[in-house]
Amino acid sequence: MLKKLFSTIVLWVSSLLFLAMDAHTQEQANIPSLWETFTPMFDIGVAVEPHLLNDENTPHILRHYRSLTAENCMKPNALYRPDGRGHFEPADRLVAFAKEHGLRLRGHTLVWHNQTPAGFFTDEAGNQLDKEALYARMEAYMTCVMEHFRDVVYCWDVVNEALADGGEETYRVESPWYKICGKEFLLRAFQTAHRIDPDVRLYYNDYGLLNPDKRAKAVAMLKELLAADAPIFGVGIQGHWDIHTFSPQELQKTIDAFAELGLDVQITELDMSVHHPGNREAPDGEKWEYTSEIEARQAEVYAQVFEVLCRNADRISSVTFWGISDQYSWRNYFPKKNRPDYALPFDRNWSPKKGFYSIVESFPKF
Ligand code: 9MR
Repeated sequence: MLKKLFSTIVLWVSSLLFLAMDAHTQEQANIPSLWETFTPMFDIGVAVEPHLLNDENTPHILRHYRSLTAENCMKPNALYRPDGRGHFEPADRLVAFAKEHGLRLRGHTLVWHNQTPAGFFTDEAGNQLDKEALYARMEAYMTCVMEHFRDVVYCWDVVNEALADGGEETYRVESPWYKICGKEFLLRAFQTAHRIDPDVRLYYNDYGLLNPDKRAKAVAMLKELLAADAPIFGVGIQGHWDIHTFSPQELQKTIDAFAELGLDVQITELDMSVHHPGNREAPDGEKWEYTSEIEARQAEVYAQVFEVLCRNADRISSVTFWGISDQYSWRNYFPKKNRPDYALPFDRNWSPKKGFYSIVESFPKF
């Protein structure tokens, strides 16, 4: 008798679980596809890590994104080896996935002060390289990496985050690149990349570009580079924004400023934090809970973003989200560890959030 009761309960529970799972799968299958929604306006892409390309995530990735960026595995600290041969195993899993499914691949990133091993800037004895030696290393590194990915990567973030955030300085003066070479490393990086692969599209990529001061620095820097004939194709506006300070007017001004220079624009690292920017503590009484009000506010802000992007579609070639779902977003551990964030259109269970719907609905509205 007890046995029978037990097996009936098991049957009931598993049927309920099955129905719940089925509803979830159905929900996934019935929602619009992000990339289909925005084709042919611009590519929709996503940042991934190779280990996330598993059976659970793959159908969602393929349904919503047509372009990939390596979140970490194509940065100098992943690829650079002092013997000059490069460490390509994890990145090649991404490459194989992109090739198998016909996805585009953005190269991220070649010249950066961050995530570049200290040994990149020193000789075998640990002495800092001089300018010419560093340029030789830059050339050797770029040749190794760009040749390796030549048949699959269609664009490179050649220089990442060279601009200073605040203050009078245009450039990030504490960068080893700047310390050793001065600002001329930028021109040199674009020239070198273009010589190695004249067909690949070359971008400058940075965050904070909606800030009027940083935008002005970017415009001044780009004008100088273009005046020196730098083979620069476009600018990556990273797009690490938040629901408290995002301004559609500033986004419009930034797109205008770069497009007026004749440059292509891409949004390369889009996410929309629900927290206040920087390291600021929460105001008294503020909770970290993701309430439905916050979710609704985030949806409004995502709609503002995509309304601007759609209106400027002829100047924007690609929009990449920085992470496949809230489960895997860097925002969960930066700038504060152990403070969950909810910055992406999909929740931790791959369910579409209000922001997802406001993004896909922004198109007919604009
Ligand atoms: O998302 C990346 C995170 O996993 C790394 O820990 C972090 C380390 O610098 O880099 C993150 O990606 C950054 C990107 O490469 C450049 N723009 C800012 C991104 C977020 O920090």
